Amino acid sequence: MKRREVIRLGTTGLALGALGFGFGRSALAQQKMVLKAADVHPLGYPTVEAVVRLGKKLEAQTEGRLSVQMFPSMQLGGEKEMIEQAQVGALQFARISVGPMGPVVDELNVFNMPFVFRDVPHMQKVIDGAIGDEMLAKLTNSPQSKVVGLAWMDAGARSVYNSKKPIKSIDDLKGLKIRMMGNPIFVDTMNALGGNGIAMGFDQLYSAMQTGVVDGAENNPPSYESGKHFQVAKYYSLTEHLIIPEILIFSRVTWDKLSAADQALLKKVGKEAQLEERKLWADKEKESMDLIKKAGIEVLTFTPDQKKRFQDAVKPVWDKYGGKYADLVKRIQAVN
Ligand code: GTR
Repeated sequence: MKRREVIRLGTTGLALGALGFGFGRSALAQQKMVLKAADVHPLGYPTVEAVVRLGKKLEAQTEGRLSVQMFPSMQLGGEKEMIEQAQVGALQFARISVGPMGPVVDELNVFNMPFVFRDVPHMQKVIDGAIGDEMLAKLTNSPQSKVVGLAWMDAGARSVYNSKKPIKSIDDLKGLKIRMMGNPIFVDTMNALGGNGIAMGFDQLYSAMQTGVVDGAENNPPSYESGKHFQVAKYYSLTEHLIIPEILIFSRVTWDKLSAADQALLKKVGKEAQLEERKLWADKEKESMDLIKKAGIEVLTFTPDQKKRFQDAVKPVWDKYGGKYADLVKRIQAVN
């Protein structure tokens, strides 16, 4: 008797538990959710605008059940902090550079190697193709990342700027203190180029240049312009030593609470945002170049021979890190 009761209770308990779980999940799936998004850049910047548009689409396609609240302009700190917040679920979307993601998932570092891409169109083909999908999956499936890789975003090529002197050849970089993103590959790259690489968050950079803690930094034209860096570092040389894609990550903690249909919707709007941002990027890059030239910035370019000196100089960086990524690099090079 006793045993039967226990068995019955056990079964009922289980059935109720399953039912309860069912209710819980569907109730949660029906719940209104405001997804928080962060970016270091201001409203109107291509990556920010693409995520704002993604939010509007989500809202329209879920009849207001899912929406996005954007925190632009480093309101939630630098990218390292944004990654940490996404990992604990305090933030859902974070748009970050692959730069600070490399130390979390080492394979991504292949995109952080100097001159790994021939040019920006080459990088675009790689992230749009099989390698891009694989790298997003690697990020998503890596146990330590605690985030889902949703989409790539364009960020053009990064070039050096400084407050001291025009850099007309690689020799002019000698001894200049140049801020790099927090990843040893970048510090080593700048040191190999003859400068003095200093790792620092994007959020500290403007004042560091203003107070002379660093002489300059390196970035794409939209960041140089919209971050107002051109006001404190007037010499911009198109070294294009790094072409680093950016990435839209989503908190794994929140992801696991979403229904499969919502996850699929997020992936879809993420992919659409990838292509939309690209168009916004192209326009913004032109606009930024015009703005800085109008502001009197001297933009220096290099001949292929001069550029080759920069490429040759980073060989020690490839010797140090390149071996790990050799197979992937071959596949990247084979993308035409
Ligand atoms: C920008 C990029 C940011 C961040 C920043 C930096 O170009 O969009 O994600 O990486 O550079 O230099 O820290």
